[in-house]
Amino acid sequence: MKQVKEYARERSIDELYQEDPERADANVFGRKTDVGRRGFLGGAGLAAMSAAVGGAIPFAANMPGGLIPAAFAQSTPPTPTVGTSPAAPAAPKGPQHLNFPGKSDKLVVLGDRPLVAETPEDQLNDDTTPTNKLFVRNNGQTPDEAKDPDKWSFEIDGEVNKKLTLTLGELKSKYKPVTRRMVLECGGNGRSFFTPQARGNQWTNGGAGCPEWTGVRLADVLKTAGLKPSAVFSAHYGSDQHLSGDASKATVSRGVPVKKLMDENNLIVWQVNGEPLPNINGGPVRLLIPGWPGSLSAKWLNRIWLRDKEHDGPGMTNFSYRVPIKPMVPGDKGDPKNFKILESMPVRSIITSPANGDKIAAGTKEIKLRGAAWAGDLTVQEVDVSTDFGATWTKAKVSKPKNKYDWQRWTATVKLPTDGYYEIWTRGTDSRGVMQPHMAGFWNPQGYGGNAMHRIAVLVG
Ligand SMILES: Nc1nc2c(c(=O)[nH]1)N[C@H]1C(S)=C(S)[C@@H](COP(=O)(O)O)O[C@H]1N2
Ligand SMILES: [Mo]
Repeated sequence: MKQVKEYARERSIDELYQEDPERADANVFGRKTDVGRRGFLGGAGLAAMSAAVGGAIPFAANMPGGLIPAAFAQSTPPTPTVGTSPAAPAAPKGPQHLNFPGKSDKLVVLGDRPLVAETPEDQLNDDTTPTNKLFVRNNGQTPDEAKDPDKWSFEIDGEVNKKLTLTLGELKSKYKPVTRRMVLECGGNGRSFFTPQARGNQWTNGGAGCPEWTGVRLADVLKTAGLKPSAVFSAHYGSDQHLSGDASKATVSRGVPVKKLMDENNLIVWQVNGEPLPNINGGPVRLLIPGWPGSLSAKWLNRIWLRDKEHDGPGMTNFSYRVPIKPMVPGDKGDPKNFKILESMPVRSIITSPANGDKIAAGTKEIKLRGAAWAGDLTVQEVDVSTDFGATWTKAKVSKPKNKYDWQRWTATVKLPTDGYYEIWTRGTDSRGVMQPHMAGFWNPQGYGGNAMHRIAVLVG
């Protein structure tokens, strides 16, 4: 009786697994587990799971108990519901696709006020991310399109020898332009893989893209203004309005220590992939501060303020863009004193082909994988893939970055011994030897730095 009542409520599969993975297994797949490895079970439980994922599971013996099959965990938003029948998980709710001029309808909306849309991993299969597939992360209202982009101006003030006001026209004529392929990645990328769920947009791995940016070096412009010795930190501002409509409030304003600020890879950009930067991605002019959370890369740039202390604008304090110093109890409130600013983004590898949920012709014995990997300020040393729930791993061929902060494309060929349901996993290792974890670690209330290994489901036959 008790169980019937419990499952009469709509629950997400993640919720079920969060509370008690072994019991969730039993409820979802119609069997009781008393050992942690599913393969020892066989029989009815395995049959039910195979039915649920759509095929035999050749490597079932390696499948960790309590692991949500990628076939269910795949969808965005990542909260498919389990119906009233415990034996049959209901089809996941479909993702909401973006309908926006200049953007691909393959982008998935995570929020519409403010507008937030991510690029599913399989849509990041191009070596250079096309502009129509570049994710969108607004914190406030999208401003109106600038009528005369070359007249767009921004200010550099605060701890500088000479306060500057520069127009886009002047930027173009006075400084040497550079073009770089660089990753822009939201600080919350990977957030949806935290358990329990963390506050904020539930990004899978799609809060990232790697287009070609054209602009001038931020450091060149800052040298014209001349930093005073008292300048220790920056504060970046854009012209977008706060959702409340209060013009005195900034939507988000973040900054970096001067050492990072003067890095030659930081750009003030006005072009992406050779075209004017679209309004939705911060045009006519934005900052691009690669390697660190995307929130530093102010869109609709109108001010860079040099400060004599750490910036305290919206997005700088408390738990915002901060990670725990000492691990905290997942789900706890947390103590701001135990938090530090998230700087370099962690290593991440994604499979961009095939797509999660792809069906492959019966009898296929080998498939080619493609993906991308990047690691904040660092490079990627190694990418591995597994088709047997992590029992064995194959090294992928990883390309060199075109320039610093470019992502690294990778390829691998894997064998699939028989028809059936497979999960393909990938994990990246950065140039310091740090590897992605199986589960998002260092839980924090707002879910930053989540870089669990990426996995997809494929069905052969
Ligand atoms: N002015 C302004 N700049 C901003 C934001 C914003 O809301 N307003 N969002 C930031 C965040 S959180 C991210 S991840 C990136 C996203 O850039 P994109 O929308 O071009 O993908 O822009 C950053 N710059
Ligand atoms: Mo972000």
